Amino acid sequence: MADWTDLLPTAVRAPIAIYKNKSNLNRWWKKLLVYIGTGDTNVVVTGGAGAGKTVLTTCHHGEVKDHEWKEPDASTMVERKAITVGEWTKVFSVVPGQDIHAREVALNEAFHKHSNLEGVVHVVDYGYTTIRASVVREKLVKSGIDTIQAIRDYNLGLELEEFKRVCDLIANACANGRGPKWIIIAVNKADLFLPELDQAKEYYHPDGSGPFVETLNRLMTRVGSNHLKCRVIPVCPKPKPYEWAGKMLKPALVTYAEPADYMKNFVSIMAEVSSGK
Ligand SMILES: Nc1nc2c(ncn2[C@@H]2O[C@H](COP(=O)(O)OP(=O)(O)OP(=O)(O)O)[C@@H](O)[C@H]2O)c(=O)[nH]1
Ligand SMILES: [Mg+2]
Repeated sequence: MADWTDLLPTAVRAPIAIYKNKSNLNRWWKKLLVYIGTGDTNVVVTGGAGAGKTVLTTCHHGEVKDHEWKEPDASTMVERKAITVGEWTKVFSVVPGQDIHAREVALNEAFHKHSNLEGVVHVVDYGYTTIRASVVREKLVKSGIDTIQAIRDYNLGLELEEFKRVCDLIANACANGRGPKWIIIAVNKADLFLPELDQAKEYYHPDGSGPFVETLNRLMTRVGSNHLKCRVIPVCPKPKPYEWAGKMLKPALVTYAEPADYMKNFVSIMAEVSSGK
C-alpha cells in the first residue's frame, strides 16, 4: 500500500516530507561536524579507565561487526561520535579514563566551554574494572589484592572517587547555567553479575543505599532533581570473562539475546530522557 502521505494534497505533503527528513538531515549534519572536528558536545561519556566507555559507545554507534571486532586499547584521546538517539543525532564525547592531559582538556571542554551539553552518561562496572597494565596488576596482587572480591573492592573505591569528581563538575556547570539536563548511570558488564542484578541496583540506584547512592543523591540535592533527570540502567555490550590473579569469572548470560536487549533498553531510555520525558 502507498504511504498515506501520497494520498494527501501536495501542499500538505511538503511539510510532512521535510519533517520526515529532518532527523536524517540532522544525523548527517552531526556526522559532518564530528568529521571536521567541530560541533559542541551534546553528551559527555565519563567513567574510570577500563570501565567500558569505548566499547559501549562503539557498540551503540554500530561500528562493531563481530568478525572485525578488536579489543580497544586504553584511550589516549577524546573520542567524538555522532550517535543517533530516537529522532535526533547527538555529538558524544568520550573522555579517556586515564589521568592524562587529554582527559583534563576533554572534561574542561565538555563542562565549561560548550553551551549545548545536554546529558552525561557515566559508566560504572560494579568493580569489574579492567586493569590493562601488567605491572600494575602484578603490584596489586603482590600487595595482597589476590581475589576477585578484593580487586572489586579496590576498584569500587576508585570508581567512587571518580564519580565524586564528575559530580563536582556537574554541580559547577549547573551553577553556571551550563549544566546537563540528565545523567544516566550505565551499569556496565552486567553479564558478570546478572544473578546479583538486584544488589547492583541497590548499590547504584537513587532508591538504594551506600556511598555511591549518597554521592548521587547529594548531587541531586545540590542541583535540584527537577533540573537534573537521573536514570540507572544495566548494560553489557560485550560479554567477556573477568580474570584476576589466576581466577576467572564467566558471564552468566541465559540467552544470547541479552546484550542486545539491554542495549535497546539503554538507547530507548536515553531517547526518552533526552526528549525531556
Ligand atoms: N564482561 C564485560 N566486559 C566488557 C564489556 N564491555 C566492555 N568490556 C571490557 O572492558 C574493557 C575496557 O573497555 P573499554 O571500552 O576499552 O574501557 P574504557 O572505559 O574506554 O577505558 P579507557 O579508554 O582506558 O578510559 C575491555 O577489555 C572490554 O572488553 C561488557 O559488556 N562485559
Ligand atoms: Mg576508552
